[in-house]
Amino acid sequence: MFERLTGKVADVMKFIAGKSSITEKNIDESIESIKMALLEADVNLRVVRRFVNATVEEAKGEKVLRSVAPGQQFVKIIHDKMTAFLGGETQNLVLKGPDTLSKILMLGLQGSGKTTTTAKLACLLKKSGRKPLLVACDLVRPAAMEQLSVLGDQIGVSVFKIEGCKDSLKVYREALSFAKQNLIDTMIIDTTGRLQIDEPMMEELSRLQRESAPDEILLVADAMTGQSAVEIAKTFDEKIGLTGVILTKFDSDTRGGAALSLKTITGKPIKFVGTGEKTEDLEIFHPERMASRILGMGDVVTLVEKAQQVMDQKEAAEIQKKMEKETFTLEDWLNQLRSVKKMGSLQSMIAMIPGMQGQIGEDDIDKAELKIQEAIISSMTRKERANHLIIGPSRRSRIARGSGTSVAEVARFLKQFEKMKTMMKKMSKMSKNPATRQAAMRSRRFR
Ligand SMILES: Nc1nc2c(ncn2[C@@H]2O[C@H](COP(=O)(O)OP(=O)(O)O)[C@@H](O)[C@H]2O)c(=O)[nH]1
Ligand SMILES: [Mg+2]
Repeated sequence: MFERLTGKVADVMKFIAGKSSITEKNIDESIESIKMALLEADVNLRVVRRFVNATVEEAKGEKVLRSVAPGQQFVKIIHDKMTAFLGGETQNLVLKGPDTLSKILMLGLQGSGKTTTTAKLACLLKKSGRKPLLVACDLVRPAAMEQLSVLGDQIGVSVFKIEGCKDSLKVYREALSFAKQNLIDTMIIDTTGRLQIDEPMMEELSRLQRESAPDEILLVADAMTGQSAVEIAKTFDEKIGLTGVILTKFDSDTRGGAALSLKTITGKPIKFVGTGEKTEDLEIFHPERMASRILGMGDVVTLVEKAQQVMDQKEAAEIQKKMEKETFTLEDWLNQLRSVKKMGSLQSMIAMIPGMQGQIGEDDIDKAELKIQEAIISSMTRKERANHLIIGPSRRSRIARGSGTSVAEVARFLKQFEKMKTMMKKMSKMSKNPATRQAAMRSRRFR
């Protein structure tokens, strides 16, 4: 899946990400190549146009061309847009709690992989601790019931069927009372598929849908059929209403167009992909991971992360300027505390501030203390944050009350901040001073 598309797009990405400066012409050429690759992958023309327009607009903005690492920023834009076109956030099944019975209605053309996928889904739900029941409502194909029984046996999930019955509503109703008696929490209903969409099929599915009021109505579509999978999804959605799509045969050599067009054309998310014939070959569909894969696997993800780091580094450089000029305020410190939370580690932030490397270790930092500091600063007014020197006794006791700390704690923190400012200034000067730098280089050389 996606091999050819990935190969081409990844080449473009690598070329552009490596450039230290890029021009509008670079952007145009790159997007043109990506456009061709998408069309070749059988992505819907309208979708390709939208993708191109959205990307060009953002990529040519000031922010990219003038940024520190324009190539990487550009890759990030492509990555984000590709993720959005694949559906954005991962969409999980929306089922009721295990104490209430949930129902999943499976739809799809004959041969799309509906029966196999019904069993795969049961297998997945069973692993997650649910108690599913397979309901055999495909009463047209003689072997369908038997196929579901065999699969059910394989995965150890009960199958409800009525031999010789021609009324799918009757099967459903009896399955429902069986489910209630047997503490089943999820019914997965396999239905009749035709080779093409026709009225009798839609009529039957529609009746089943009205009767069962399913929590999920999932269309099973064959990814190998490309554009027609998207058209089928559109029709099923208009006639019955869908909550999601499962694309099967993702393991085969399809060009991937269906996956990239589905969300934009139908508005329905891909929830799972089938990746083989075995009952465990069903994967949750993650748009972001899929985008990374199309853009060239891990390489690009790393680049995107680097682009993020560059942005953080710019922030760090600004902080350093403030430290030197002694305009570093409590507000700045609060921002730092918050970005520590965002980045997950204080060490990674310290490493970005010149002169700070190796000065403070993770062990020197008391995380609980940082929380107290955050609370204290949060209780200050803007004026106080900009200039802590105005904080006298009455302000101190107000801040203590507001932050749930004591006056002594506030006083101690302010003293600490004063000391920290002096130390920061010294260190940032040291890292700038050529003499100190040379001394540091020499000592490294002789080591
Ligand atoms: N390679 C591959 N084959 C699949 C996948 N899903 C289903 N199949 C095969 O597709 C064929 C039709 O599947 P079936 O479940 O009977 O389709 P139905 O007519 O929609 O119920 C079977 O041979 C399955 O083994 C998949 O994800 N990958
Ligand atoms: Mg079937």
